[in-house]
Amino acid sequence: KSHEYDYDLVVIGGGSGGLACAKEAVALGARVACLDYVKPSPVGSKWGLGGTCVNVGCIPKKLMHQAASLGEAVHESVAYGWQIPEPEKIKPDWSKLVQAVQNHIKSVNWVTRVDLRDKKVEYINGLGYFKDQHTIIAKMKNGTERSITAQNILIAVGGRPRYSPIPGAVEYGITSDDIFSLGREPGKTLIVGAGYIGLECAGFLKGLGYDATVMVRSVVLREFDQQMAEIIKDSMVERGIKFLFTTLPNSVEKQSDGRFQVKWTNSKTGEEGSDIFDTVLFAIGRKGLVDDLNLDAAGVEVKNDKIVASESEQTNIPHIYAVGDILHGKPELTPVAIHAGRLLARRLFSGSTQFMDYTNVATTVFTPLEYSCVGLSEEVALQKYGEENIEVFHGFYKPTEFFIPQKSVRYCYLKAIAERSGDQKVLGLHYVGPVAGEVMQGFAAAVKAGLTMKILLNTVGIHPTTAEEFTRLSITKRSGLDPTPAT
Ligand code: FAD
Ligand code: NA7
Repeated sequence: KSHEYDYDLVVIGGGSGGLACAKEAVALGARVACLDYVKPSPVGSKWGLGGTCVNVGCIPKKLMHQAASLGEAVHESVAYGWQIPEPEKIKPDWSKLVQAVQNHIKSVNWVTRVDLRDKKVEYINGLGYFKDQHTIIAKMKNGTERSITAQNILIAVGGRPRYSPIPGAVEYGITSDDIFSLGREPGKTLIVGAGYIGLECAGFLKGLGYDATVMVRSVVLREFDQQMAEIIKDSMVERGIKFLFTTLPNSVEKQSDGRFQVKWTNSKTGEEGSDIFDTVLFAIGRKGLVDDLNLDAAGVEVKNDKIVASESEQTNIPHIYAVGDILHGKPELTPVAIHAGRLLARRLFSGSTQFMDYTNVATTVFTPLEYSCVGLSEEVALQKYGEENIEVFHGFYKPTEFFIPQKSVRYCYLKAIAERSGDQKVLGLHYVGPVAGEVMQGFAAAVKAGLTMKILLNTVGIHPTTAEEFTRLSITKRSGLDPTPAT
């Protein structure tokens, strides 16, 4: 440790990755400052310490998904004998929901701040930028600037949503940065973008009773297994969510009644269309926040708004590191940012040599019928190993909890992708159905430990659960047998 600098480590960005690294570094005896600053969204949404996940990401998203699921459960409960007077009149109060979600977020902001104080991480509520390779300037809300020097610097600034480059998008549109604190009911909503954020927003909005349309540029969930993506899409269509395929928006115009007219073109047929919406939400991906960092002053390499780093999260400048969403070519997920941040602190301050393993990271898409996966998609497995060397086990199943309310089991499906020879090492697991994330987490540990089909099929199930379906996967795609269960 050197006292030539004010700090051993300065972290720019107090989100999932930055905070995890800062806290671990302090625990290992380092002197650490962490800068966090949130620029308001174009419509003025702003939030506190903790980054995307806590304020405008995973947490509010899961809360709204839960709110939507509870509404569904209330209706289902009638079939189980619950006496609900006039169930058709049940509807959520948007402003109460937003209030409850925001109260939770504010409590997390507060706890995070107290935690940093207790752990002796110096928190600076300023926008950080590089003056030179070891000096960071923190620009405070009141315009004053504070200069601090550090031996090591971590860039963990994350990203913000993009808007379509069309007239009216920024002026009249909103993004995931605004939806969880929206001061009015969303009403009839157009969601532009069919990545997982777009689909999740469409899902909870429809579940809360709002008309939802998803505008898809190419295919839904392009980065995921495409058979599973189709199933998710079909299950959303079944619930009344509308899709506009191969379509791009041209403009958003505000009408005299305050609603928005969106005009679009189908890029395949050339057909033009338009409709009126109360809300237009852009979920077309996120831009890394490199622009404010003045990276030229430090000479850090940037590619497509992201930072290029080695397997040790080191940039081209040896003492400058990056973790989380700002990393080029890595998954944009909270636990990934946290784990990478922690491991980096251990390598910097306790001589650890462990690198972050970015493979076999499980993830869940919280659509009304949830989708979770770990490992390879079927197309990537086939491409990597060849059709002859891959076995795909699959099956539809009927969750017990779906029977009495007679919920559609049409899209409850799972598959395991494995090597064809030997004990059949599992390369990927995919599941659509209830509580997908809870089902997949333990299997992800098994995959990490080298799970084979032999072990999986010798695992005794927990009955009656949906997770046990993984232990009963007996039909291969190659066999051509019907994967639909008899009962
Ligand atoms: P962030 O958490 O974004 O933190 C970066 C912080 O740095 C921000 O507070 C930012 O304001 C601040 N900052 C930026 N520039 C500067 C600067 N120059 N100076 C000072 N501060 C700066 N992940 C999951 O794992 N599960 C999910 O279910 C999930 N759902 C999501 C849902 C939505 C709607 C969104 C948007 C994201 C979701 N994610 C989810 C992704 C997850 O939120 C991110 O992967 C995670 O927050 C990334 O952490 P980070 O530390 O890289 O950046
Ligand atoms: P993603 O997953 O990058 O998805 C973006 C979606 O938006 C995807 O369907 C894209 O279609 C579509 N897209 C991208 N650009 C445009 C334009 N210009 N116009 C219309 N549609 C467009 O982003 P998300 O926001 O869902 O999530 C971002 C990350 O946060 C994600 O990786 C998560 O891990 C967390 P495409 O398939 O490219 O044709």
